[in-house]
Parts: sequence; C-alpha cells; structure tokens
Amino acid sequence: MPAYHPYSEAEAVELARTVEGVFAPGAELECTEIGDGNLNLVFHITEPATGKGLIVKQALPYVKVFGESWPLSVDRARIEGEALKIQHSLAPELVPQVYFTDQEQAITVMEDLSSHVIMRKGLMEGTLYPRFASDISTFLAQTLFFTSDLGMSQQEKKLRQQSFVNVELCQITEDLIFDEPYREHERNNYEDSIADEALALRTDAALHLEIAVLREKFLTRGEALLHGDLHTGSIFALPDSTKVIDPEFAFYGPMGFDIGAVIANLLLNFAGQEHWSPEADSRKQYREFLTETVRGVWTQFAAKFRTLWDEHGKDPVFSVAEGFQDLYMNRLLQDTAGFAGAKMVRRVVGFAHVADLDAIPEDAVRERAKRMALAIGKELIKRHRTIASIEEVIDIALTASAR
Ligand code: SR1
Ligand code: MG
Repeated sequence: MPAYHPYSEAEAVELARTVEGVFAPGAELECTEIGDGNLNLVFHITEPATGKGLIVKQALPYVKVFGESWPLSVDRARIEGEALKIQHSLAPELVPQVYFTDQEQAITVMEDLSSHVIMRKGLMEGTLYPRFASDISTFLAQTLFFTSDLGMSQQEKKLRQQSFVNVELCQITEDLIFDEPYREHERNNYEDSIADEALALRTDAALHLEIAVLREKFLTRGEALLHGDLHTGSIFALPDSTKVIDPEFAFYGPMGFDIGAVIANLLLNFAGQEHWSPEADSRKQYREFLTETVRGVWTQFAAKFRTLWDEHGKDPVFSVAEGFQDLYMNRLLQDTAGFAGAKMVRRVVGFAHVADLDAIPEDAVRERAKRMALAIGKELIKRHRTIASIEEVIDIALTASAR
C-alpha cells in the first residue's frame, strides 16, 4: 500500500469505483475538488448518467488556508470517521452515511449531499429553514446525551474518550478562540476600521475573567463527544432537511460548546443582515426568523435532553437527586451562552472569519456588522454565568441591532 500522499482527482475516482453498490462497473465518472474549508481536500464524484455520487474527503498534513508551515496531524481523519459513525447511529437522518475509511491515506468516503446547500451560503441568500431548530436540537440532544455519563455506560465512556484525544485540533480551538483574540498575536486578523475594538479586547479585565472561565471548561470538562466545530459551514441544509458534516474537531468536551457554536453562527448572520436583507421589512422578517431559530435551538434542545434523561438516564444518583437536573441544565445553558459569545468574537478579530461578515462589500456596512457581532459576543461572554433564559440572549442581540 503506498504511503500517505494527497490524492489526485484520478485517484479519487479510482477509489470511488471500489465502493460497493454506488456506481455501475465501468461507469463514466466525473470528479471535482470542492473543498472550500480551511483544512482538507474534498472530491465530489458523480455519475452523470444516473445522477449518483459520493464524497471522498482527505485530510492534508497542514492547515490548507495557512500553508505547509502550519503542520497538522492527519489522525483527525480517523477521528472524523469514528465520530461520523457514532453520530449517524444516534441521529441517522441528520448525519451522512460513511461508506469507507482509510486511516493510512486519511480518507473518508461518504454519502453525497450535493442536493443540499452549505447552510452559511443559504443564510446569506435569505433561505428560510423552518425545520432547522427541530433538526439540530435533535442532533445535539441525541449525540450529547448518549455519549455522556448521563446516557451511556460510564466505563465505556472512559474507554471511548481515549479514541477521541484530539490534541492538535483542540489546540487550534484553545489558541484561536480562547487566547489570541484577547492579546496581540500575529495570527489575529481584523480591519483597520475596527482596530479600536480589537485593542479594547486586550484590556477588558471583566472579559478576560469570563474567557478564562470558558477556556478552563473547554480544557477540562469531558462531558460528551462533541462535534467540536459546529458552525453553519459544517451543516448542509434544505428547508426540509439538515445534515451535519465535518466532525474532525470531535473530542470529549463541554456540551455547551456545540450548542453555542450553532447559536453564534446564527447570530453572526443576524449581525450581517443590513447587507443580506437591504430592505427594512425583509431584514426585520429575516432577523425574526433567526432569533426564533435561536430560541428554538435552545428550548427544544433543553426539552429533548431532559426527556432523554428522564427516560434513559443511567446514573443512579443523578436520577434521584431532586433538583440536580435543573442545576445541570442551567449550567449547561449558561455555558452555551458563553461559548456562543466566544465563537462570535473570534470570527471578527481572530485568524478564521465567516463570509456572513467578510463578504459584505460595502465598507461602512461591514464595519457596522462586525461591531454588532462583537457587541453581542462580548455581552454573551460577560453575562454568561448569570443568564437565566434564552430571552436574555435574544435581548442582547436585539439591543445591539437597535444601536
Ligand atoms: C486553522 S483552522 C481555522 C478554523 O477552521 C475550522 O473550521 C475551525 O473553526 C478552526 O478554528
Ligand atoms: Mg470543518
């Protein structure tokens, strides 16, 4: 077997032919490399005669958007393949099927989702996703509950944690989200127009305290198997379908990190709406859709998670200790608000940005959007330990948009 090497399109096609039950023998296949993320090659292989297709994803041994001087272990492909299989087993309608993995070549071959649209793009185009809150809250409740000490054998969980030690990818998060935005760092990336905001992040002692609280949780709380990078670029969606992809950052961490990622990315789009919905009426409506979705993610997650706990809770002490579930849920949702804030701030001043903000062409509108995203993010971080309901989160967003 040849040693690891980045695949060409021709090699990806040959590999695709070996997957049983997808393409007819000798079929004419087409291949396009469609990877637009920060890290991997993604080949889309199709058979035009039948419309069938599949995805061949290969991890590169460095950060693609930075270059070979930022090396990165390709073991993340193994982690992604294993996480996809677990998540598919827990939420089959919401996660693509894995056909084949090759650890040596860091390859995952999976179901073709090209009928769907990357959700970030859909949100920028003004698509409404009426099912999304229900779908993603199911994904979150199922995958977080059944991989935690609440919903699986606590001994098996400890063994499983060993397979999901994801040192380098976690370090990316620790550095890019919980460190660099709050000090001078060569990887930070912000426009001159908001330099005052970037500088203010470095001297805000109250903010630093709360970021330290969140960073410590991220480093130490192995609550459940997280997706680890659940932004709207990791979600393929249609108005009536949701598919979660790309769990290469998967590890055992604090549940609120995944829920917060979803909420942060909805609110980043919210902040960009002056451009994406230029008419006042349509902007108001789209922002209402976004805040209603944020509310739905939070409340439906909480309700589904509590139901799973009541019906499938494994721990003999947690299930009978009166008030423990309430304490646990309060803390989990407060974590969610804090992590959402941290994920917003990093997308404005840190290394990796989002198109919801960066693709706004008008300088003044883009500046206002970024200032709004920072205002929401900072407020969520600072208030996260006292937030008592989703209405406070939504109020923070509405207040920032009214300024
Ligand atoms: C160096 S990778 C930059 C970002 O891309 C991924 O999607 C993660 O969000 C990571 O922080
Ligand atoms: Mg990704």
